[in-house]
Amino acid sequence: MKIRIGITPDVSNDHNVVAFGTYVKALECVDALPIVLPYTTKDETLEELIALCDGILFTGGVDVDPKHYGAEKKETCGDVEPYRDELELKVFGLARKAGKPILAICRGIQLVNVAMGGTLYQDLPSEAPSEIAHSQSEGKFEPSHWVQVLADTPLSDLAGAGRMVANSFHHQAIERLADGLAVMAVADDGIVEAVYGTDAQYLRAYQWHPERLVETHPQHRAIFEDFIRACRELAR
Ligand SMILES: [Mn+2]
Repeated sequence: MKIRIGITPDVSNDHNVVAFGTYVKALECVDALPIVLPYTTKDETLEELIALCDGILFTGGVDVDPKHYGAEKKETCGDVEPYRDELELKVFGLARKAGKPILAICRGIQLVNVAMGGTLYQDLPSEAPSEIAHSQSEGKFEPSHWVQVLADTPLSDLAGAGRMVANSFHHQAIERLADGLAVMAVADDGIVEAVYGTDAQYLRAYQWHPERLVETHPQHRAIFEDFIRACRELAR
């Protein structure tokens, strides 16, 4: 049986969901079964769905509403989706409680940091200006900036310590890191690009989009393979 991964979707104000095909394809590349989660307010439904899944993937998307980390929404903050915030914060809590491995990408790293008590830059160009274009102009499937992988972290075990390429499609980032998370990669301007959970539960989060590099860059494919390996160990 394939490893089943629940994917968080975009949620419209009508409670309709949209899942991005790139995540589906990346999971298929590592022989996993993608399952798109619906929007619901029923904990019982989500608990049963999460129990069916071997791991949960938090995907990219719009900005998390700053109210979830106790901040006023600035003019520079982008669009928010209240029902997606609600769904993902609930799924995160339930998945943590169920001990499921978690992989979080782009908005996902921000959501995880907020869910665990951290805060975000609402807009990097105005709050933390740098030489690095975190909203890259290169194509969707091209890498753009370097990241420094910190030694003795789960990512250095996978990709080696030192520099690796990443892509970059974000205007927000982690400001104050939540307790329970540790940094495993930073950009040259110090922006946090990858974190992991410091307890025993598998939790890895990336500010870039490894799912777009799975077919072309082995270090990024390894990120997905490692997640599936962790899910398989627990599923046995
Ligand atoms: Mn970046």
